[in-house]
Amino acid sequence: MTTGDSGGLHLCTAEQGGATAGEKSDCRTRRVIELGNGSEVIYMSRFINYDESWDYLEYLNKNIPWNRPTIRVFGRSCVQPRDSCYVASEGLPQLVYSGYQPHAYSWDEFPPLKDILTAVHKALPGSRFNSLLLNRYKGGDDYVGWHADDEKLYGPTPEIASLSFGCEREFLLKKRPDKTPRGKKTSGEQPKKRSKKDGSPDKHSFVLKHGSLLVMRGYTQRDWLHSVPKRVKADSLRINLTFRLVL
Ligand SMILES: O=C(O)CCC(=O)C(=O)O
Ligand SMILES: [Mn+2]
Repeated sequence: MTTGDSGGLHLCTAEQGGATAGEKSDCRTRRVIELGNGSEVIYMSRFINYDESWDYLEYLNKNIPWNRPTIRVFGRSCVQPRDSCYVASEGLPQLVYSGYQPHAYSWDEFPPLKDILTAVHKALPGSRFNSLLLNRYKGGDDYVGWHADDEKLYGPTPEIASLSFGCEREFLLKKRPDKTPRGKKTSGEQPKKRSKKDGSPDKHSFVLKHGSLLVMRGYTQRDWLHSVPKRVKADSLRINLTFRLVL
């Protein structure tokens, strides 16, 4: 594992991919999935190499001050079904989700996270993430239910970069129900309005591999929900990092 800069990280950039025949680069595994109506997912299955990813998993498991808070879902209090921790740059508006306001730790406390952040920025030109929500799934009973990361402090079209280490888990996306009442005629042009009749699938599934990076962009948080469901057979540790920009 490297600290201080991202020199030791093996990564591919969002510009790469579309590999030429015979190319052995990991960037061959970059996929762009157009969800329609201005929503997009990018998936790089080997963003950080295998061995380095195990080092990160071990470091994060041991050094992050994990917490399993009580949150409110549909008006009821429950223990969050996974551990989490929040890291953010100083002076940002506080994150509150499901009635819970996590303490914001400093990037300076976890130098390897700064290395990863630098690598993610390099891979996604134009991105400037300033906060990170970490999740730890101890086994297949830990999960995150259907939700969108659509808190106001991320703005209308947040880019969210999600890096996974350890046990492979399924990541599901499903289209949110269209709010346009049936039969109601819409007049004039409505830019980026959702359309049910564009023929594109309204569900997607990804197996998030050890060292993979999945990026959600555009209107994905407005128009889609995502989840990592319980999976009895996924019985080992997984740690996921979601990088976000608080505006
Ligand atoms: O663990 C994952 O892959 C997703 C986590 C997530 O959606 C979140 O933290 O908002
Ligand atoms: Mn999420």
